[in-house]
Amino acid sequence: MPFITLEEHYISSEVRSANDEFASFPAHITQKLSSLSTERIQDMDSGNVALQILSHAPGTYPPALCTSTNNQLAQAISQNPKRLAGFALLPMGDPISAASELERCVREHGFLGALVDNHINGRFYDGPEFRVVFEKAAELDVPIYLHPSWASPEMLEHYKGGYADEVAVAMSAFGWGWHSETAVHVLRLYASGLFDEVPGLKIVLGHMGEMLPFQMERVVGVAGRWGLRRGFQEVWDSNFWITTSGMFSLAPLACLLRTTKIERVLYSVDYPFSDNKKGADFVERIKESGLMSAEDLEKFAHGNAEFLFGVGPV
Ligand code: GRE
Ligand code: ZN
Repeated sequence: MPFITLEEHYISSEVRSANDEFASFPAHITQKLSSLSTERIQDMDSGNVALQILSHAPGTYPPALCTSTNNQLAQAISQNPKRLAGFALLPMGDPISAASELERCVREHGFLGALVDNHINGRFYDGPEFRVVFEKAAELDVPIYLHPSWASPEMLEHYKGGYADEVAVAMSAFGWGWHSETAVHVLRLYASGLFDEVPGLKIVLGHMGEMLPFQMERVVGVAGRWGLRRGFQEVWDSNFWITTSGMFSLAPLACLLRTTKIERVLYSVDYPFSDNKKGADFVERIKESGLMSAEDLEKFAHGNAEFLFGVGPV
């Protein structure tokens, strides 16, 4: 069964030389992040990935660096148009530039949307200055993928206690905080009235929905008292798409499938932080578990992505 995956990262050569943060990744990860052709395509082949929709690894950069990075990605896609597609990197610190970069990437490069960091220096995107980005995405009819990102110094305080810095960083990152902070961000976007104002907005979340499916009953109840026109359940059902990126276990998948329509549940890997082969093994386990019918598995593996992005069939 061919897969389309949509939380698959790269780093551009310019970002790599301008930032030392990527030096902290193991060398083989940095190498895979930097590959936009041979190694990446080989890894895709070994995990049955027909089409990767690439996005930059976490980090928010100034407009000029986003533009050159997006141009580098567009160039790589043009070499392998059947195998690679793109999400734009947006300069979210400058929302007006972010909106126009999104438009440029979609119209000129055929990008399929954007993937954005969960915050910019601890600021979420529920403020009025960010509406322009969401309105542009809705106008272009492309999704915004909201991706966890490293805690700001203020966010990190919350995780510190008296423990070693590494403990706080780990807690604030992919062990917990990345996901809970992204879930809080979704609640704040909802509370701000974004989905009443921009009802056609498409948001993608990774990691089985960033803890929200587990909390769905409470969230729907609480959010029902916030005076918004569209309830959280309606917004979840019509504005959100969820991927399995980096989470290959059946328990959260079962929870996701109980709270979310199958048409909104999409396979993804989180390459190269997760492994395409392990992802393919997970799909085998899903098959054996009986959690999805054969028809649902096809939607999950590629059909839903084909529909959402108007690509393929792979
Ligand atoms: C991710 O995108 O999920 C990710 C990173 C960096 C380290 C680990 C990780 O971007 O899972
Ligand atoms: Zn990721």
